Amino acid sequence: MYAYIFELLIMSETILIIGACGQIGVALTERLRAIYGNQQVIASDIREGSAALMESGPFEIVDATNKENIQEVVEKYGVTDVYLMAAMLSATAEKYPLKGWDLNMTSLLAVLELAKEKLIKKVYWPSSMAVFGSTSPKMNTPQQTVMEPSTVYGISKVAGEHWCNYYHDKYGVDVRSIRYPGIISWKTLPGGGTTDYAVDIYFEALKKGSFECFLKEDARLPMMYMEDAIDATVKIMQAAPEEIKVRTSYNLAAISFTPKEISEEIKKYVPEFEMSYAPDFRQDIADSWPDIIDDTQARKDWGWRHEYDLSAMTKDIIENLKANKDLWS
Ligand code: AKB
Repeated sequence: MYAYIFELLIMSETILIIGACGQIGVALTERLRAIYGNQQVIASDIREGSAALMESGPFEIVDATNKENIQEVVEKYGVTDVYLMAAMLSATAEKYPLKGWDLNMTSLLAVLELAKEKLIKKVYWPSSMAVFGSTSPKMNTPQQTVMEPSTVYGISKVAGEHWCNYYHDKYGVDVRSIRYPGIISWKTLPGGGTTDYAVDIYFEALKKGSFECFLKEDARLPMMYMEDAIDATVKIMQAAPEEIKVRTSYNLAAISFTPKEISEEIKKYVPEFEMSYAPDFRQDIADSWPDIIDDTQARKDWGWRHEYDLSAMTKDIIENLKANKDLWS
């Protein structure tokens, strides 16, 4: 009976995804539409997306930094939950520090204000492992530890986490957040991140049989397959409020690998694959981030678990890319 009522409550949600055309936004829109129904999930972005995204349900052009613009869409559709996926990632934000800060902070505060004004009920906002810096422990980085990020992106994520906690404590806003590691996908390419090499490598391996990596061969970083990242996002948003004990953001982990290790895995499918290394400014960013993250608290509080290791992920990506040659040939 209670399960049934809970189910009904879930199904009465109307969701707005801001930044739906980005790497995670596309996969999240697809999954949430499958769960809640196409008409219940409004995709939005500053630019138009693929026909598949725009035609499978409502789509709106929304500027994430414009509170009035977001409010119009919230009121038009009676939105209850907002997933704020628009952000400038680490490498691009190093090139445009003030723009990065503005986009990442203004959008978050706009959505938190709408929740404070009770126009929306629940907010999802992604944080990142970029909250950690070179003074944080690199191995099994704990949920709570020193956080002195060296990037603008990391600074915006630490500040954002504290804003989330503040709006929860002061105004009762139900905001939930995860510190994503590098997310690996094959349907949509990422843009402007330090972990992007681990997506590009699959495309280049199939297209050219070689890849020049902008990180060193032993630059170990925490990573996760998109399927797992979307599972975690849906799971934390469906958890009962009392299960969410951390209102800054949860550490989340799955796999951790180096450029050399992923290239060895790819060679199992593309034996002639050749990898070369030309580290650039992104190596400094990678050096400041953890090797392996401890996500015990997310596992304990709301039952997070990952499915994909490096070999299962690689098999899935190569099979999907071979079946969708138009994406890379
Ligand atoms: C980036 O590389 O900037 C992102 C991140 C780790 O948040 N993928």
